[in-house]
Amino acid sequence: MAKLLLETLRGNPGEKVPFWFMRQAGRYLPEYREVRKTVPTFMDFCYDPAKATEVTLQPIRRYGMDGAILFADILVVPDGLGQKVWFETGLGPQLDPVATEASYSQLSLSGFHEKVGNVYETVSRLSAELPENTTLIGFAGAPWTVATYMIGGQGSKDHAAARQLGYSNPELFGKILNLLVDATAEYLCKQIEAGADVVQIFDSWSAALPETMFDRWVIEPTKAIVEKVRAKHSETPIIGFPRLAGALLKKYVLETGIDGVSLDTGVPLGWAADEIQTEVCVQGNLDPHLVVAGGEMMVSETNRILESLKGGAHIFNLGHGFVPETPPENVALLAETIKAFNR
Ligand code: 1CP
Repeated sequence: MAKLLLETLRGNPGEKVPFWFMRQAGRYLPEYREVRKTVPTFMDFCYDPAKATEVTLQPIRRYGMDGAILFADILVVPDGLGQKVWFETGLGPQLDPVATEASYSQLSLSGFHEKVGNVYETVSRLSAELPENTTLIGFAGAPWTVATYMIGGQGSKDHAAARQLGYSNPELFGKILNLLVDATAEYLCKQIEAGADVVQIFDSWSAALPETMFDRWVIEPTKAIVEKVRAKHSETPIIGFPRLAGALLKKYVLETGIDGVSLDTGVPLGWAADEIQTEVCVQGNLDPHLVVAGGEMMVSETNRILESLKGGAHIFNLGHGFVPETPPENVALLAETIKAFNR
């Protein structure tokens, strides 16, 4: 049986619009919370192939999405490079910051695949266990977004530490980005070799950068990853997600060479249909908070998105991930609404 999501990304949309949701595995599902309780730390969870496989499959069993996204985290990459990464309840991710030549020199690609190898094992188990028409999506964070955590040592609103290092020490900053390009390209290639059909590159924090820096920190590293992955796996589509890129979205699409782009909630759909969907497959872009509310407004906005993008290749998704307070029954209504639509 053909994989609808994969075919749509290749530019061959059918009558049905394929769908998956960012953070479809996660705290809004009671069965996820049950598994989460059995692992001491979040990183242990990411490196447990049996449990990571189980929570990846949970939403597929409930809702029958066309795509299953590997359960892991974007911070697996700095961990694999030797940076100390841990998650603290209430605080989110914590890292020993890399902000000097001395701390940078501690990082290395040499033990990377051994350190993160269990993630590849999760991908290969998923590839064996998923229904045959479900597309398996691998992923990584984009270098800029991952660098904001590596340099700042935690999540932040304005990514001050990364921006300031990028301006004050462009040489060191460039080395960090280059290392991330190499590690991320290899990481995605290994996921593809283990069975991922598609890969997505999350640039969650690409908002509000000056145009010059958007070129240098977002577009160039992403383009380099796309080229490296393509050189080995030309058949595997790549989705980019430059969240909140605004007016720079089209430049990102044209210059990175990605096959599909995930649209954040703020992207106007008429513009996306005319300017973006003519170039690549689009994915998106329901407001995740509308799924907390549910009801008629969620259904009508879902249908508006489906109608607006039916002229070309479209994968239905959210504009960002589900929030933990999302009622699972609203997700069921959302899935039914998408399944009922014909292009
Ligand atoms: O169980 C828990 O409480 C942990 C919550 C959680 C989950 C479910 C985190 C912590 N990561 C994940 C899994 C995850 N992360 C997935 C796979 C599951 C799925 O999507 O179904 C993916 C693709 C990610 C990617 C990720 N991690 C991103 C990019 C996408 C996005 O949401 O913008 C980012 C920025 C992270 C970092 C991260 N991971 C977790 C937290 C709390 C954070 C920090 C977010 C912040 O700084 O605000």
